[in-house]
Amino acid sequence: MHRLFVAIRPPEAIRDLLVDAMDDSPELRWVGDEQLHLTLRFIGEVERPAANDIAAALDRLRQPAFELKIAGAGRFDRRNGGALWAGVAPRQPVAELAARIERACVIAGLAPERRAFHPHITLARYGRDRAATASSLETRLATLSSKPFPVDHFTLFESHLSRHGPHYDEVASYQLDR
Ligand code: 3AM
Repeated sequence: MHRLFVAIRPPEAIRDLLVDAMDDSPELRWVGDEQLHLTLRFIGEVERPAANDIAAALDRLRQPAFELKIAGAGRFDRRNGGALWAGVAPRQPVAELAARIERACVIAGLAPERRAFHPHITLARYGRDRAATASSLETRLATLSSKPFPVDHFTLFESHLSRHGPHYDEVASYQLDR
């Protein structure tokens, strides 16, 4: 089985900006530079033939390249922990790309994604009682912003989970139209 997801990998200058925004709050588990990504579609565990069908459907997808910038931060709360994330703007082109990827995944045989798409780049994960820390950080990160960066491709990743956290391998990369 292969645990897959589709994401935008921000360029190095943007990853540097995000890493620089991370502080030494010990309660938060910051993600490493190599893990920074904007998830477009979580696919989950699939067998090799299904993975090949998904890859082929993604290859047929057409969308013009676009620009994004980092814009602020926020957090997801979950009962057993949450995530602190950087936001992006504008949302429309990235939502269009996610919708096309969703259609490609359904054509390839996956069940439709029922959850709404909230484009974000996870910066850290926190545990159940970390709301206070996360909220002071959020105040600081509210002004996080970058220059626009080009999004001219997206990537299919395989996620390998381990005790030391996830490790992501690039399976395939797909160019957007220029
Ligand atoms: O991009 P982020 O960090 O928000 O949390 C996982 C990560 O999201 C998410 O997929 C991204 C790459 O692993 N993820 C993991 N398991 C998931 C699941 N069962 C999931 N998203 C939805 N459902």
